Amino acid sequence: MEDIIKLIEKAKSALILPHISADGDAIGSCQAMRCVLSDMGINAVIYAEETVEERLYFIADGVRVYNGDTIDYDTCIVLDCGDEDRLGTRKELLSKAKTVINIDHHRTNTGFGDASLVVSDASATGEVLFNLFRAMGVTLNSDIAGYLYTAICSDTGGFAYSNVSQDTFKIASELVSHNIKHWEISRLLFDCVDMKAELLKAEITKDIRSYYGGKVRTVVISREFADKFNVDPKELEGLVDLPRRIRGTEIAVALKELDDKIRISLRSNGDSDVSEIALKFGGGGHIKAAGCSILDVTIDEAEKMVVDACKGAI
Ligand SMILES: [Mn+2]
Repeated sequence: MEDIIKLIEKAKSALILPHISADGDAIGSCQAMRCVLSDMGINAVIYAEETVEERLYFIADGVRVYNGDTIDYDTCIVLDCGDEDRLGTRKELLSKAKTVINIDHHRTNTGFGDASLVVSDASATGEVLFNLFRAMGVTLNSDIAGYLYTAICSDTGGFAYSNVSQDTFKIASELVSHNIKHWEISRLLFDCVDMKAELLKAEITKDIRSYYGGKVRTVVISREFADKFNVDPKELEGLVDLPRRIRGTEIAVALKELDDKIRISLRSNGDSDVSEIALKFGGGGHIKAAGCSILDVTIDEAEKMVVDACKGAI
């Protein structure tokens, strides 16, 4: 951690980069880092790969979409991103930086960059940052606390998943002491949904597919199906929860047909390590939550490949 702190303190101007399809942990962590850097007098800008999804607008202030231009910078700080390819087109920015810092909690992180801080038992990158900021002697304020709380709340499903530790609760308790509206953060993250997406989910629930006696369950969203509901599949969150919640499911899979690939989310209810399955397809993640993409196949072919790969894990 000391090396990371020294490198941050040396930075004059930094780009902060979340993974593609940035989630609440990625954006919340980037915003917290931006606040801390700006308090240190370091000029910092967050560049996302694409427009932040509507659900996360409340933490998206000032996040820029990368279009080939950036501010001048000497440092790239990559947050919540397991490998360089998960930066999409922004991967090219790393080679132009004097220093690349990689801070993450994905167990499949490749350790890229000049210095990395990967804590795979942390619930969220927000939790890693909380400990880093404490080591740096940062004084928290309600902005930083709100962003970190959002990051952790997002990656733990509202403090519900097995990645939550005693430390996570202690950190959350300290963050809440900074006068943040934690109930509002939970509502915006989990209880404020898009009507069109809900209608699509109601329809696709009827079509959940079961394999191996129901131990593996999938939902499959084709482009055609999403179009019928006038929904952008990229914006569909929490699809994998539909099969995950059903009694008897050990591995839940959601497949979405995007423009150029099939995007796959995996969740484990039992002992199966879904990050191993995701790795087989060039993805990664955590034991109980992982993801990958498959190119040049139909969505049904992709489903068969993933269901086959699940066989050894159940
Ligand atoms: Mn995360």
